Amino acid sequence: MALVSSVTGIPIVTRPLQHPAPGDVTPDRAEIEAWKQAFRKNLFYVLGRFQATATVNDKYLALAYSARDRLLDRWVKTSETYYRAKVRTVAVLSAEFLLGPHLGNTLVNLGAFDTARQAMEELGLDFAGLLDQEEEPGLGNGGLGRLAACYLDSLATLQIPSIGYGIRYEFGIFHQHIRDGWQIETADKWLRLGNPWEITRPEIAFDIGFAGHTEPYTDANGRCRVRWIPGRVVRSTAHDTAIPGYRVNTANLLRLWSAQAVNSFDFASFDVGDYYGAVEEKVASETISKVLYPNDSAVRGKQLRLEQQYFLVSCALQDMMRIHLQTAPDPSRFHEKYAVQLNDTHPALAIAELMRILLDDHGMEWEPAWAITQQTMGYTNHTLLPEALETWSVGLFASVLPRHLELVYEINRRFLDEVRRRYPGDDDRIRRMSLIDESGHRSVRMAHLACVGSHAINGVAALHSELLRRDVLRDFSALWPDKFRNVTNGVSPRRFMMLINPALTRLLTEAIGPAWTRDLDALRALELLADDPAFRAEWGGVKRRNREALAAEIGRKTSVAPDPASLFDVQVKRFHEYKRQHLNLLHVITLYHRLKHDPGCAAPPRTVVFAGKAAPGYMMAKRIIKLVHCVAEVVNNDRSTSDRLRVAFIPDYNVKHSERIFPGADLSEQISTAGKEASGTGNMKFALNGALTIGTLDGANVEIREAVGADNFFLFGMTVEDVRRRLAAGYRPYEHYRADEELRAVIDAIADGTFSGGDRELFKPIVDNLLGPDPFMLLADYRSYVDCQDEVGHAWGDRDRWTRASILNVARMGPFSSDRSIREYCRDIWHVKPVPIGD
Ligand code: NBG
Repeated sequence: MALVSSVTGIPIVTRPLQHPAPGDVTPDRAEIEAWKQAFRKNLFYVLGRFQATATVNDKYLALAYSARDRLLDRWVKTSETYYRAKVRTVAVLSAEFLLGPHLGNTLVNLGAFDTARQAMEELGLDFAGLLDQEEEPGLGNGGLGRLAACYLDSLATLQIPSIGYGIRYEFGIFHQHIRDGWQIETADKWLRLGNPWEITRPEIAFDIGFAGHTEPYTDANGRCRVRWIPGRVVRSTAHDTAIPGYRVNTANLLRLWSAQAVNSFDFASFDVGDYYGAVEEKVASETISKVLYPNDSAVRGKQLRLEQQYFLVSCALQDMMRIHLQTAPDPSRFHEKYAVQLNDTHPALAIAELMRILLDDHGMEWEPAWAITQQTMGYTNHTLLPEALETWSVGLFASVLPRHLELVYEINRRFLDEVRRRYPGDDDRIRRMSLIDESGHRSVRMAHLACVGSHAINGVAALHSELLRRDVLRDFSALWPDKFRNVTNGVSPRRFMMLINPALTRLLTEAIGPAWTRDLDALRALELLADDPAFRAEWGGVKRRNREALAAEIGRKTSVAPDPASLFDVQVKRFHEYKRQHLNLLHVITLYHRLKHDPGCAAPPRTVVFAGKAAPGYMMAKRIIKLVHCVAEVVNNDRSTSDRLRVAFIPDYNVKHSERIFPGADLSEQISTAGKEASGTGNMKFALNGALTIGTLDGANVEIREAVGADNFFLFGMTVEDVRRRLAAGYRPYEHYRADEELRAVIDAIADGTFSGGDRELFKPIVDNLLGPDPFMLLADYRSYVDCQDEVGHAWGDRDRWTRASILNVARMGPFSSDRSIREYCRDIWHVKPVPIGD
């Protein structure tokens, strides 16, 4: 029987599950016709348009609704199955989900990419233009938010019951514009043209309390209890988005919350003519879900941020309890129903909130409530940077969440008793481990709360997990060694290969069959082909065409016209001193000097590409962006070198732009100071698309290098141990400056105004820092980096060797699929099993 969409009344074609990857085989005629019909009907009935006058956005929406109709079918079946099966569900709590555009990825996962393309082309539409029309939901800053999105994709693909809970920020990550080489930010009004992917559920709404006070009382059984009387209440609304798995019937739920006022108008104020007073509450309440905090680390001390965090966890846990109680009368089995993963400490308040719900709302006793909470929660740490470990001042905490502060104190009291029992008389340890930092202004340490309240704690790459155990969470690891684990990050091969690199996808499938699309480890079969000259030639051809596409993209977005035959040397990520974009620049200037003074030198033509945003308040990072532009200006306009070296900065880096960059890159810059980058995931996306990495032994670089082989990875720089030793011995950058003539020339050129029209002040803060207290020790790694870049140039000269290494990189990227990461979370932390959804 034909299914009909409940929203549009349009027939839904349920697709056969074995469908080709993009560009694989000729799509089925009936399917193409069905997509054309769905498109026309959606354009007419949902948008009220006809094709001749419809805007590109109308057409994008019509295609998006056609895809969503197909998703809804899977989605409803999935929730029905989960409801009946009463299965354990993973809840990913995350302040960020950096989803990227939905349409292309949805089509890939539905196995309908080519069908939809052909249908649109037959209607005379520009399919790529329609995909491009989508304004991506930029509800994240960078790696952490994108990882959460890749994990949702893998959870659905692996048929694991799961819900993602987050905030529906009205304004996502800011847009970056470049004016005179400086970053300018504007608001991201991503909802302006409508969001066809979400379904708003006004009936799924909760009251979220803030501030006020608490009162003790005696309940009907004569037990002492506490009641929280909030001073303010905000109402939440759920907005649901379906997350389809790849070629399975599963479509899981992403539920994002927006905040509304409980009363939109205060009629008492309105009556006395105070119109603005009347809407004040509405404005204040809605501010909570207004805007994503744009920092990728060190967000600190802002009341609104604390309110956002509580809003998220309270909505999520109230919703989870509501769902749980639909089928089980007993809140004491909550942990059997849910495995909650805390994505960094941003949702760590969930620990106190679940305790509040169990104690205050459901009248449970402390011990069972605590056991449930601990068995429910898992905590993933994403950073080693001390400034990124969240703390909240006790005063602020008390004023926003008075009841939760009491709970935190009680959790702490019991926890410290345990520590005292284990380590009698060790007061220093008590001070270090306490949930409350008593030095200076008293503050709540969210990472400690997360550790104490969770049954599992993990880092995101082997080295990072080891450093967590050894340094940042050393005392916790000594107390509970069994709680600690590592789960190395991964990326979705659907989005970061099949969608973005159709040419390579096709070549891979032709060469080794389609098994790799479900099991990335199957790419290993490519190893046999790495020495096949014909295959290498095809590989080189794909790479060249991708490079041409990237060159064209750079031409559209900047004033630079790169040579597609040059080496594309790419660093795209947030701008941060620890990621060391300025080390890359020191190399660019070195190369520039060599080309000027010794035109006969062996350096091959290079295009150095940068992209990334800086946190709006992070002046040093913004100045580094300015330096990129100033160096580019000089280098690109110097006729004597510009055929050998070009520098481009692609503005407004986001998921959509990243998708155009990875396939065309030859060299991936992963050059953070060892011990600073928790994992990195861009490093995986580049390698998966056949770029070779130049990198330090940091984050997941270590494992990537082990996987692809030392010969196929350009390693340089200090190790974590070297960094530690150097720091202990006293880092003296001037010694490097004095001893290395090339380095001296580079630093002097930045300082003397060569790149700033003679202005010696502009980059003084950078120079002073490099020669002064620079904790990221660029100058200590400079020589090793530049020499390694020489090796890169040399290897690029031997194109056959390079191509072989590129093939081997891809062949060995199986372990970096987010499917592998999710399997490990399921096995080691969540203890959940797949629940397949039938036809
Ligand atoms: C980031 C790390 C990255 C890591 C991602 C995802 C934060 C706090 N951390 O190295 O800096 O790849 O998390 O785990 O954004």
